[in-house]
Amino acid sequence: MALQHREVGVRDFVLLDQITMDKFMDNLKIRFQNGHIYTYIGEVCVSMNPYRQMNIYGPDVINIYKGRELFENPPHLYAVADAAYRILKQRHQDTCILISGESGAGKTEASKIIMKYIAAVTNIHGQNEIERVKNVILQSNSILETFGNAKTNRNDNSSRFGKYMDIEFDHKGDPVGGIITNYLLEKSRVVQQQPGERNFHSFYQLLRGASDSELQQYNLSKDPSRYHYMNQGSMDILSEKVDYKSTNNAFKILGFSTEEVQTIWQILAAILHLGNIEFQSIEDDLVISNQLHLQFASKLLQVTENELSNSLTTRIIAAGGNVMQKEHDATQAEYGKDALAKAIYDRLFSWIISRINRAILFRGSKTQARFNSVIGVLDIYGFEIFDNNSFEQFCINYCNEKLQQLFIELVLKQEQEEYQREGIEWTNIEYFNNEIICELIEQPHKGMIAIMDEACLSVGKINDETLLGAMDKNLSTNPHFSSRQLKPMDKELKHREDFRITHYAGDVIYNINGFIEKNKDTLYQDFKRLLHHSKNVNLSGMWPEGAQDIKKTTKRPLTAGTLFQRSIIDLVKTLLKKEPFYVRCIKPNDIKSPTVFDDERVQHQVRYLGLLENVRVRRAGFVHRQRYDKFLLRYKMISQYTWPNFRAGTDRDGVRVLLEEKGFGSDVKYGHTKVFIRSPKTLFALEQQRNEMIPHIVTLLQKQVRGWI
Ligand code: AD9
Ligand code: MG
Repeated sequence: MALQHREVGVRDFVLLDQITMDKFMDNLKIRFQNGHIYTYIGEVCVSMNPYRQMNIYGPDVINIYKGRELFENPPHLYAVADAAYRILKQRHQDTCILISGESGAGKTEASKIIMKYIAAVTNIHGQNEIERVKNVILQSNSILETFGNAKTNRNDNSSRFGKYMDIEFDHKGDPVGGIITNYLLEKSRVVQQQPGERNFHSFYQLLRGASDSELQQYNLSKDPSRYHYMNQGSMDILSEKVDYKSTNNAFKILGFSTEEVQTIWQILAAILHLGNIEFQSIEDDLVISNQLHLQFASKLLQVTENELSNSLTTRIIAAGGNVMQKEHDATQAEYGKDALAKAIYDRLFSWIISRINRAILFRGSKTQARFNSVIGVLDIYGFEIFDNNSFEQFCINYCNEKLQQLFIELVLKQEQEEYQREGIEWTNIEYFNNEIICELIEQPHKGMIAIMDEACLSVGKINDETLLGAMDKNLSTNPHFSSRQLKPMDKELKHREDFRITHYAGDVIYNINGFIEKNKDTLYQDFKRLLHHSKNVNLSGMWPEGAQDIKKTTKRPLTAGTLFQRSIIDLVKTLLKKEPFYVRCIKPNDIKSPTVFDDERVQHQVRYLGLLENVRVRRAGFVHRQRYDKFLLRYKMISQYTWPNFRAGTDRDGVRVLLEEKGFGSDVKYGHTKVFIRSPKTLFALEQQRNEMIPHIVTLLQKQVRGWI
């Protein structure tokens, strides 16, 4: 087992003799080369993607980490999971584990390892219901990966949605429920893939895994090259970790009915047929040239061929109480068809998640079940730079900016501010604060999202190019934004439609084409009505708004950008209420090699993740701080001077007396309201002495109650 090898390098970067980039990199490299993929910065776990199966996750290793402090064993995700779990169990406090890093750095794998650990150490009494909840939580991962992950040029199993999962525990510390929140699925992938990339795994599983008779029932061929929605990028057959059979098995474990599962695959088949429908304008008429696919798609969606054909070629316009039918031209019909395919998949994905949530049954922490607490696990798409970056990358990278901001707020800024507030001697450590980039994107009225919304709401003729013009006008003074218009000599900005955002993690050149459409994200009402009236009750249930009266004017829905921004702001609010733990994932190279340590690429990530600053703050800092009254309450029994009560002065005096008596005086500092402990060993020793005293105190109290003393 790898853990028994002699450990190389330092296990916590805080222990380096000098905090320089070179020393940091040397340590990371030597550890990676020797199979130590985890290293701490205090409680933050830096995780290198090993790109090979490591023998460090078995039950024997789980036992080593169970109930242990971070510093007792070699660094591991299990230790972080255990720390988060212990806080929850001991203090009944909500915690969260935030996993960040760029695409392919190992976030999703890390989140699964953490969940596996939590499942392994809980429910020691083997209660059926808890076992069921654990199973649902673990199985939900494979379903979400099937429908939400795809091969990109960065990662063969890239998450194309963000995922935050709260796992709910009862007062004994057993998982009793959970809830998954998903963030912006990259639905454009359903209809279009870049060279070398694939559609969502689900489509390949269906073609490769379904039996001949099933495929016949769906009128599908095994060959992906026959489907427009699958043949634009790569058609590689990957060595899929999850196949059709295991996905169906997972559905069963999660309690999906046979009809529900059937509907899911049927919808996927319908999408593939939709993709093969073509339109032609013959004179003034719009004609569907591939009738067979229309027929198959309508059968699978359980609508009539006529209804589907009508909603693809015309739209109903309601004005002043009158209803008119207007025929599309070929471009509009093509656009509508793709929008329909994307929307169907997106709804299906959200519906699957809501079904999973129903199976896990979140009871609502601190509301109905008052003593329940949660551990939140965040695995969201990593920072992305592609050859072509569009609205999706813009949203994904904005989300990463917000999470970096949270990290800065919690780990760097608040920590330093607290020392100052408490009057603890401190020299400030410089770090790059990405607040300015967040503002560039989200500032009300002036930020990029607001400018996009204005363009989408405007009735006049505004297109992507004029939108970029509006950005140029409003954002020209922000050093993190540039465009061809603002910097005509800049060679990287090759096209008129290009603009650059200097993100905390590097420069990304975006192409404005498609931003307005993707932000508006319109789907003709006709499609909503069509699907609502499907004979398939599950499908129909995914489209409740289709029931609305045609004549009733609908409020303009919020744009995709604004909805995304709101969901991310909500997420940040949720996370701020919890005690956070961080996993910072690093990708060793771009060629998925287990042996190559690409110095330049790794250094770049270390730099933008702010890891060096993190070490500096940490090294100068303290592992634990506690208000004097709370500290005394917890440890007063270990000192003769403070037990049962300290009466010779303030709480602060009491804490000082206790710590001096126990010989920890030199490892602590006394702030205005809190005591600060530098080393984890001191904290550990205090906890140990407390644990030793508790049985005596319990006996003492029992005797008192019985009137013996
Ligand atoms: V993205 O933002 O969703 O595109 P992630 O989630 O950061 O990305 P992921 O966890 O999917 O990356 O890891 C990419 C690949 O690296 C996996 O498919 C594995 O092949 C490999 N990997 C990552 N972590 C481990 C590990 N601990 N052990 C073995 C790993 N392989
Ligand atoms: Mg992922």
